[in-house]
Amino acid sequence: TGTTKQKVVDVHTHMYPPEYISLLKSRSSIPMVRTFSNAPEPRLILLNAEVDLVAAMESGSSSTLPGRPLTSHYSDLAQKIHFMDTHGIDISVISLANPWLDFVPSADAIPIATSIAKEFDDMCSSHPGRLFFFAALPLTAPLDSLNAWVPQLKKAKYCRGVILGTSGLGKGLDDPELLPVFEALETAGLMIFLHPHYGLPNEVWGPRATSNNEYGHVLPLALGFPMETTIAVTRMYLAGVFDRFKSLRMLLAHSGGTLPFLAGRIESCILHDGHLVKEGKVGPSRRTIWEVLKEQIYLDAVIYSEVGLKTALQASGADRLMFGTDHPFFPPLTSDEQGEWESVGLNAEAVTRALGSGTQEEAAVMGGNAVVRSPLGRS
Ligand code: 5CU
Repeated sequence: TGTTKQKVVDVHTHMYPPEYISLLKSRSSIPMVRTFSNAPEPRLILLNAEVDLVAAMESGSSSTLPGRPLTSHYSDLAQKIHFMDTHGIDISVISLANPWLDFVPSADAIPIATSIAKEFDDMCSSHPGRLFFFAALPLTAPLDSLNAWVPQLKKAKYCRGVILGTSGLGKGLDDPELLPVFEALETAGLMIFLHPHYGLPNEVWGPRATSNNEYGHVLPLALGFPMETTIAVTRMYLAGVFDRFKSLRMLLAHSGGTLPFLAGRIESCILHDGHLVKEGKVGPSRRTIWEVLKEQIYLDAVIYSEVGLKTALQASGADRLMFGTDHPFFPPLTSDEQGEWESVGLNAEAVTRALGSGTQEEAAVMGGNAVVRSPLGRS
């Protein structure tokens, strides 16, 4: 009676629109789409850790298919809406999936980024109120054109921010050359959704993982991705990017990687670093990583367990955590893909367990924070 149900918002949900899929089909190195005679569907091959398997397939030494099947979930809008309806998701903030436009030749970057942003805006406008998007930046474009491109995003009705990988212009996100980009994003009020792709070098995983494929994708996805995010944000923090752009807002994928768990150790390492102390970088005016987490950072709730989620909650607060699914990744392998996905259930269940069923905090994380408290909710 009179109470309106809080909307459920998915802030971490990807698509590769048809134009991008065509681009991947035209390529012969990662990221690419390849067909294999022993597979019914084309394969989407994205990660460096998958390259050895492609070579093994080509030489005939393995029959294990590399990558993942390119199903309609990756590029079909009707499928995205079906997925949302199946899981009770009212609104999705869709984003291009990794590796975005990182590999695009410089001369093509602006036209492709513009056309992909338009494709996303059009998709959103075909379902008004249900879809918004994070745009992908033309990072390989000449710097001047990139800086001039960012403010144009304000004209895209459904754009709420940008999705950004960790490589920046090739030197990471603490690169001084990126400062104008951060400035433009701050001025435009566009949130950055920081997402990993490159993981850690293959050598870290060892030959049993890379040559023998004994562990599938577990190591790069479960550990490489979160460490990559953690390292990227810590570098930005150490470089003073958050102090320079105090109105910049960042949403970190996978509950911040391991940042909430490691923030105390990062702080202690700073406090005990003779070099930083000598350089006067550890004075009383220094904003701690804890402060940045509570003031400028939002975390998604894509961590699949109450334990990780509680750490994220303690680090950033229940008002800065936002539900996500990572669709179309992690589909069910033994049940119908058109039905409910276990991966989504794990994340929703973690929110309920961490915050309590039917609580205001649960509703906030499931959608209220995105609609009301974060820059995503601007109309
Ligand atoms: O399964 C995967 O490889 C991925 C990926 O590439 N990107 C992502 O967001 N999640 C999972």
